Amino acid sequence: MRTQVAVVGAGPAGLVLSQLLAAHGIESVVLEHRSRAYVEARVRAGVLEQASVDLLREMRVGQRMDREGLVHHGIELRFEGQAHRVPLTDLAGGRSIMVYGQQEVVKDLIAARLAAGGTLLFEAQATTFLKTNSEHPAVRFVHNGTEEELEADFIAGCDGFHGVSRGAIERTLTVYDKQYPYAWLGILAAVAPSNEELIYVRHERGFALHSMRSPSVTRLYLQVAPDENVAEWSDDRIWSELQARLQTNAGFVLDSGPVLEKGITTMRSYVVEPMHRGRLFLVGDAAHIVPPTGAKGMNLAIADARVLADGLTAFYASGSSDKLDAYSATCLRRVWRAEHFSWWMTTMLHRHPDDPFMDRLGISNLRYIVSSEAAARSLAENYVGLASI
Ligand code: RFL
Ligand code: PHB
Repeated sequence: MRTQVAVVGAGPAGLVLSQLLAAHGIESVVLEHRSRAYVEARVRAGVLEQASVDLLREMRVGQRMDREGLVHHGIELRFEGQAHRVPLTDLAGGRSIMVYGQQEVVKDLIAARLAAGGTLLFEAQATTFLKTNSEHPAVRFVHNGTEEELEADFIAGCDGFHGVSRGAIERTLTVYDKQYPYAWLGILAAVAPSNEELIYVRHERGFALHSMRSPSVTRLYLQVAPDENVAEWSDDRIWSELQARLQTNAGFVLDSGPVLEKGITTMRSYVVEPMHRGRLFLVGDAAHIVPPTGAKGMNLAIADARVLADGLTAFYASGSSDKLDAYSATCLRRVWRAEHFSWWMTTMLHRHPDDPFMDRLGISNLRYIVSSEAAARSLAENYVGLASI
């Protein structure tokens, strides 16, 4: 098999890349390890930055998002028993965020790729990368029990943090890695959200987050230990812990309902530099991970895909590789800003049982944000996404 760009992974990064390339007449083949049903049902991120929303609209895959997504103009911060609203849109030049599940974005992109006649192979697992430093790199993959080879001009490793593409060039990369002494227990529940906006809570019992997916589905998270056993968390225990952490002095009642899904997410900050070697480019989580507190992971994946699509479009149009040569440096400017913001939000909002100094800094930072417009604006413009960095 031969194509212009071999795309490994059908997450937001791979699908956005493939769709943008198609818009410029560049052919790609997407190899996805999992089934279509699996990737369309995988519950993950929920918040799109303004720039991601604008790009999906430009790509003409935003119709359902505009119908079903929830535009938010603020978030709530709760600490010391008080609720404080951060008016994102007022503070960040009119920009806002869209609450729309990652799996919905993925569904819309898959439908668009298939409708345009794109080639997406599900249950096709990439195993080996060949000649990545040459002009004819190739990916070996297993599909329907048979080993096959896809030759291309370029390979985009969009296979997430646990994929294989980063490993193929790891020796040549510098790794920045930070782990956190906590994890999130997340649930999806069939109940209307108890608040119109997202609520980030810093509580003595630990962090909590109230988010949502639709007017009838709530998404909630609790800070837990990294080795927490999810089996020890009955639905009742989860709801009463959420109520305890979300409570305010004025009284707040969290509505509960059937738990549809339950899972633990570990927290990590991780970056590799540079984000490519030869003609193998790493895109999204394959190159970097942020803890979910800043809601940046999916947005970074989409931003990387856009930069790579621009570089490949320029290459095929004029033969110039200037933009491709700048791919890593261009992406890393945004990546490191998001790394800092996510680390800052995470450490500010979580409890550090073994580090009381960090706890004091977190509370101080929260008090600063709700008493200084400059501090609140800094949070707001990072949260909705900086237009240029
Ligand atoms: P993905 O989505 O992991 O997609 C990678 C795809 O590659 C496939 N794959 C392979 N395919 C072929 N051959 C192989 N050998 C392969 N190995 C893997 C996988 O099956 C998969 O389909 O990576 P991508 O596209 O870079 O997208 C990144 C985002 O998924 C991720 O950053 C976000 O989900 C992170 N994240 C959040 N990001 C946000 O922007 N806003 C949020 O609100 C937000 N909340 C979250 C999150 C992540 C979470 N979890 C579960 C990690 C909340 C949670 C709980
Ligand atoms: C989510 O809705 O899953 C979500 C929202 C905000 C975050 C992280 C996750 O910071």
